[in-house]
Amino acid sequence: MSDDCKGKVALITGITGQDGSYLAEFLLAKGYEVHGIKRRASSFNTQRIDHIYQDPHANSPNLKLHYGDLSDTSNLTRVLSEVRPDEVYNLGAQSHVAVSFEAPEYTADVDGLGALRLLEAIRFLGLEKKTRFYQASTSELYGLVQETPQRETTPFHPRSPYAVAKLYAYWITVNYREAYGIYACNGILFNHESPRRGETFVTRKVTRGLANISQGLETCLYMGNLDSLRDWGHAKDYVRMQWLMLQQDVAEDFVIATGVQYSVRQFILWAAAELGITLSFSGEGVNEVATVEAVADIDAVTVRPGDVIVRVDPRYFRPAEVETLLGDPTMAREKLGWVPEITVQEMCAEMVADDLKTARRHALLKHHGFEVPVALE
Ligand code: NDP
Ligand code: GDR
Repeated sequence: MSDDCKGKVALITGITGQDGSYLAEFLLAKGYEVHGIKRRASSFNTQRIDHIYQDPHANSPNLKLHYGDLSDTSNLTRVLSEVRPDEVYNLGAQSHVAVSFEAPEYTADVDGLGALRLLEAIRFLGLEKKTRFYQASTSELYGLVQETPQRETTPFHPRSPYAVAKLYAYWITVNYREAYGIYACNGILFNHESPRRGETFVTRKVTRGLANISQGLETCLYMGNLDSLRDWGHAKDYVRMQWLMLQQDVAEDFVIATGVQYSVRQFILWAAAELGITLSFSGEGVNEVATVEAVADIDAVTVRPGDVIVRVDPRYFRPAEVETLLGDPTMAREKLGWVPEITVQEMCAEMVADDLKTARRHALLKHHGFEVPVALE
């Protein structure tokens, strides 16, 4: 395995997202010149990387951003021809499973054909021998699971337009490896989270929602399927693995997971406990609620025993649900020496602490009569 990264050039699609921001930090620390593709938006969308983005007017900044979109072939080809990267990390995607039911065609275009456009650009530009390609594949490919735990050989059964689009991207990556000898591989990543997780994914929705409730900014958190089981890891651990996968002698596909699963309900209990709130769940199905039993900490300034602070809202149920996911990371451990370092409980504590900081700031502003941005989802 090669660890000599000085002078190497990486291109990251989705650099403004959760994983892209951690991966950019990781690669910069290793001495890479990092290029990222960001979308044009009507307001700033680089919050997650602002802390590592240097003044573009300075000489040779190590992080360079290019406007672009995974739906735009000529744009991707031009960026690739300018950058001529040693490594491409294709992390860009419409990544929300529930949203993919609302925007299936767009999701197919960006998440499925986006990977093809990049691979074709590599081929068209004659970069097959130079450029290594990482595809952000997903445990959602397993969907209706055929085997537990899920490993590299487990058959796929996608359950959403998102997962079906990612299935295409998975196989086109394998196909370009087999057909053209491109070093191209799939990381089949199970759910990974962090304080930088998008606000509408379940863990962040819970940590942010409960932190807001504890500070009197919201009164109730409305959730979907509380029985859903996920294998949650920390994004920082998972981007290390994305890089490792591109440093091998031979390209292979790997499952990245912790090997432990918990329910959404359990995650809510942990997050509440971090805030000093003891919750108890009662009722069934759409009538299930979580009631405050005790408040042990000053963090929960506005919550009282007896308050119902979590309710189920069928609005968040999906037309087809992935009920359970549990990964087997044995191949990653044995071949790459990878083991996750941050537990899901530690990650939950980190996310709550971060969201609580913001909630306190907003509560203070509200107290002084200023409006605060509380976007409910
Ligand atoms: P995020 O949603 O946080 O980030 C997605 C990124 O893709 C953002 O930078 C977004 O830009 C960008 N993007 C969206 N649409 C386009 C487009 N049309 N063209 C170019 N870029 C686009 O996702 P994560 O960081 O959590 O995930 C990274 C990748 O890994 C995704 O492909 C996801 O599907 C996959 N994955 C994620 C897992 C997880 O648990 N996090 C697990 C398995 C796979 P903008 O900031 O402008 O919205
Ligand atoms: P997922 O993540 O669909 O697994 O996709 P998400 O956090 O959205 O959902 C996980 C599970 O929680 C259930 N759930 C809710 N989900 C959301 N978002 N909001 C709710 O209110 C809610 N209540 C219960 C869901 O039904 C689901 O079962 C993520 C994304 O990052 C994908 O891009 C990635 O490929 C997979 O993880 C692995």
